[in-house]
Amino acid sequence: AAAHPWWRHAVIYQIYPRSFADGNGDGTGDLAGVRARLPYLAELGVDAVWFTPWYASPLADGGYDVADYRAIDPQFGTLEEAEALIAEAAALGIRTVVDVVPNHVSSEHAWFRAALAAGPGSPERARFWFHDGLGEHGDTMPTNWQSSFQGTTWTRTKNPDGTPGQWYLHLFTPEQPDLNWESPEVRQEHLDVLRFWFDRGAAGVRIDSAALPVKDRALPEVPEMHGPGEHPHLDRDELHEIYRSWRAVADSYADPRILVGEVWLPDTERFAKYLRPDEMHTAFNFDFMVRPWDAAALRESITATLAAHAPVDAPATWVLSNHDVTRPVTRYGREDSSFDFARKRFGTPTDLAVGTRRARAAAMLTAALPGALYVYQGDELGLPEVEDLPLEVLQDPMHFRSHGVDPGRDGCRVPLPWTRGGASFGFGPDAAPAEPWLPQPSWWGGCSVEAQEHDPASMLTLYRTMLRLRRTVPELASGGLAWFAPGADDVVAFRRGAGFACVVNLGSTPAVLPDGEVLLASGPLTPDGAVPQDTAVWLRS
Ligand code: ISL
Repeated sequence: AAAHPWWRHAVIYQIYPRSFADGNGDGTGDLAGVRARLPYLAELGVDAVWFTPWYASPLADGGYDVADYRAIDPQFGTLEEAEALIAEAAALGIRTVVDVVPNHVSSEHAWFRAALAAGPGSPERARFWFHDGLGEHGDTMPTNWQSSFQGTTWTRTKNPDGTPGQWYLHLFTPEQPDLNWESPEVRQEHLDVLRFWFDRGAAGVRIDSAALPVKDRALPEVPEMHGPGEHPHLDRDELHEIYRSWRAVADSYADPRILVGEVWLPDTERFAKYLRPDEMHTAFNFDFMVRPWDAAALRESITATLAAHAPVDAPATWVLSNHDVTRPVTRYGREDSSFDFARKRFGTPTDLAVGTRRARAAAMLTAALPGALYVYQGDELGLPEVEDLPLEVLQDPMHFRSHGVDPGRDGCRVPLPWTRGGASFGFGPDAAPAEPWLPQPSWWGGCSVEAQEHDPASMLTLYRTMLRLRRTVPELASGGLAWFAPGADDVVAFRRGAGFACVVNLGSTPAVLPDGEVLLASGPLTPDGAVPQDTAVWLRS
């Protein structure tokens, strides 16, 4: 078992607590809601759950603005409930991964309030990036770095007497001031936070925006061309010693805890540097997610991903979506199915029947690949992106900071449907006093767990069957992959070991299957047993 620890082949289910299940009926998902649904997760067949931040937070960025890591946000519950949840999940064989956001904290965090109060030059300000402005009146911001959330990255503070003061850096919203990782206190605090959650049974952490926390203290402008590690705030070499110190903490537990990095980097060699044996265990592979539904593109992505991971002996990860991106059923249903980073294709013609077929095939394809699989809540129900949320209900700062150009990420965060009917389709109790924090579409009940669980053709049944098989087919648990050519460029086909094959047809000509027993198909085969377009098959052969 030590040679093949659980996380190398895990299925990790992502819970966005605000939208999963609302136990107390206040319209916001909570830990009570999750606890009541743990049997659902066990039946789905996941090895772990990853919670996006559940800590005390003003929720200016859905919780990625943490005010206190040692407290659960009261909207979600209490620390005692979190501990109970972790223990109850463990009793069902489900591990818990929590989120850590090293790049920034909330502007309501005690440290930032203290920094504002303490003034320029204080040790309190040394935990952040406070800087005088440029120009005679200090009214020009120190750099013109662009925010990942559009707009500028500096906000000017006011002095206690009301006059304009220093500026502070925030790569995201002004409510998310960046921490200064040159501060020993910042480093120590994060080690303590890791221990705090590991001591409470967390099996690991997902590290938010993991390539961003270290900055070049000279604050140079971002050069148009830059070599590896030369960007002033992305992928700087000093990050590695930080994550090594985290790994030492993770490894100090008898049942070692894992580090999962959110490392968005185009350069696969630089990406792999985070995955050394003394650093992160795994990192999200977004390369597959950003590819269009095209056989050559997907084959190339799989090959490149496996090649990048092999030298560092880290498992690959497969991610079709998360709380930041357009739901796969919608994305794959568009004529141009390539990744839509700024959601420019929102509201464009979408064939959800095609998108659903492809999302089913993509789920089976990724679940058959070597490595760990991430499933974002609701993808197992085939939920589409909700693209017509009324403007006045939108909450995502990405929408506001783009001046409404980007519709934002709320469309993949709509509260889940559990039942066909009822006040909130079972998201909250029927007699709940409050509406869900984002409105659910009228047709949401048709996508509910209740509507799908006894339907052999549903997405939920596909996921349940697929994840059960994934646990029982021994070839899927370890080893690499061997491509085979089924005679058509539009077919993605590979074997795992001698006895298992996966065939996915993206082309319009039906693909002939090799001999063998069909274990699972994402849709009906042709009358003579060939694989139609946008269909995946798992075979014992
Ligand atoms: O959301 C994105 C694209 O739609 C990304 O650019 C995202 O900002 C980036 O992947 C970092 O995301 C993470 O940190 C953000 C938070 O808003 C995201 O939800 C989180 O996943 C800031 O903490």
